[in-house]
Amino acid sequence: MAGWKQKMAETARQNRVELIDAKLTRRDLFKMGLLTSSGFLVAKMGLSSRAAGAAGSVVSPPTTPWIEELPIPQVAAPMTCADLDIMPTQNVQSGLGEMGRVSHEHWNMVDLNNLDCYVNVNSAVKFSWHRELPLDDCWAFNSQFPGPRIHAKYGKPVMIRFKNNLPSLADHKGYGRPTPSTHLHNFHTASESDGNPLDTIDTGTWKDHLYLNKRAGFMDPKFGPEGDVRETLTTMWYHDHCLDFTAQNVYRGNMGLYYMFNEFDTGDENDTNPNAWRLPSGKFDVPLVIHDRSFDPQGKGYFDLFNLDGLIGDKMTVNGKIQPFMRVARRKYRFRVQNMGPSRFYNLFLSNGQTMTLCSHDGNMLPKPLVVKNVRFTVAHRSDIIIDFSKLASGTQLYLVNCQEQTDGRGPTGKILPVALGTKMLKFIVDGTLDATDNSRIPTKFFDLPPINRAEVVTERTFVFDRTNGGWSVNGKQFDEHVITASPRLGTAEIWNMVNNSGGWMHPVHVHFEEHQILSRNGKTPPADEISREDVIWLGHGESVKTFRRFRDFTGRFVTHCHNVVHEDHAMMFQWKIVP
Ligand SMILES: [Cu+2]
Repeated sequence: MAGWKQKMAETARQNRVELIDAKLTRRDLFKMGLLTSSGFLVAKMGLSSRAAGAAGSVVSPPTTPWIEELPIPQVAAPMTCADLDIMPTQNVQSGLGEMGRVSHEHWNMVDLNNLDCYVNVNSAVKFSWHRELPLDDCWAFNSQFPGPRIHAKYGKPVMIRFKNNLPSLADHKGYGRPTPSTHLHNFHTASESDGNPLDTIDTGTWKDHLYLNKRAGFMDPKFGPEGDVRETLTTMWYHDHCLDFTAQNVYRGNMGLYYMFNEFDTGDENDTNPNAWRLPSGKFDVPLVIHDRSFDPQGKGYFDLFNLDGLIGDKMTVNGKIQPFMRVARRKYRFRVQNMGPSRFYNLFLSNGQTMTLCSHDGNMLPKPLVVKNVRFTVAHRSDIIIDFSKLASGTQLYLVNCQEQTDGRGPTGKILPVALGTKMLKFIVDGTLDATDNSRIPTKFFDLPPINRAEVVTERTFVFDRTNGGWSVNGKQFDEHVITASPRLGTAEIWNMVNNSGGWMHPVHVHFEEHQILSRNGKTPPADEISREDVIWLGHGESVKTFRRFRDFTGRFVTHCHNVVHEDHAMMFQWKIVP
């Protein structure tokens, strides 16, 4: 692999051909003879996101840390249907420019007078990752990165109208492909609104995604119309999922935040309802979107199309800023930390050795909060953590530090660095002048786990994540849009064994649709932070993870893929379908 990469980089250097553009799909590349059947780019010409940047890895220009304040994405205000130019309907409105879906499932459950609507316009934007770098050519929803932060609540459906105002394919330059499909990771969503990689929309078109905001089990009379409370979801994000181009398009900035609230997690630390958990709320409930990135010598975002291992950047960004600082009051904060990738894993510590309270694993509250020294993240993983600054003197400075050693896109080395040698991501400055009123609490428990009933299991399947002829594969096959690999029946449960047989690579495996529970990891009980529901499986070297999952409420096609999005785009994905 290393020799091949070197050869590709050398060829690119020699040819210096202006882009033949990342807008070509894998199929286009096959047709042009630029991609072998095993997934390798053929060394024919300089294929690059930026012609000048095809020489392999780059070292980003220096930037001064801790001189820019952490941006806090503000909560987006919902609209009503009446505010929209076109009323949402069950069937696709092709004549009015909508594309990319079949009819909304369970449309009869929607009351158009009780629907929060958002319009997310995907467009090109000049973005500043750091004031010492030139503006970068990014794509973002409503010109924001992270994109609009949506606060939704169980019992009130949401409709997001995704509009594509990106440059057309003909006008597009550089990496990425301006035909997005947006996945709300990992909501309990109908197939037509899931952001399937095949449901892309062209420039100038739009698509309505309907999120019923009901918990899994809502079609089962024993749980009632809002579903099983133990299936409550919490911290989600949406991101591009365009076939073959997810990594590039998310790297361009196509992502946003979707947080669910409920009758316990009400989003109000002053809530007088005795059931309310009263977690830190409002300005003390803070998204932290982590993204590592590289910049070319001119300071522009650099995406290496030749690296099929995975990309790790040498600049750490949080909420779109390289190594920012945040002033914090002497009180508790809820941080919703998420790793948007593309390929790096993290293990986060506080530089002063202080503990944190781990509340969630992916979009799911743990059965009870855990007091921890560190929190680990595979790609796409989210964890809500509570940090208490109340015992620190005003003026104290401390850092969020990544101690997970990782030297290439294959995955972490397994070594946890001493905090002093880790990479500082974010600086906290304790500021005694800030409002420190703190009525928040940390409850002793959250939701019980839904029971695992083996009697529901009708099928056991095994999926081996591997390399086949040098390309990424699942069960020896690369993604084929015409193939449905599994067809679970609606209302049943299955055991899915996820196996990593790829040698030196790790795979964060994401299964769309319902959250799963790990039955065993390498035949043993999983560690405490995995005694939860989850949607991304950390599949380490040679590991085998047995999961239990249900298929309820919706029918249709979904995907499973590696969320090292470079692996995903190079075909480590398969499609499956829930059938009646
Ligand atoms: Cu992978």
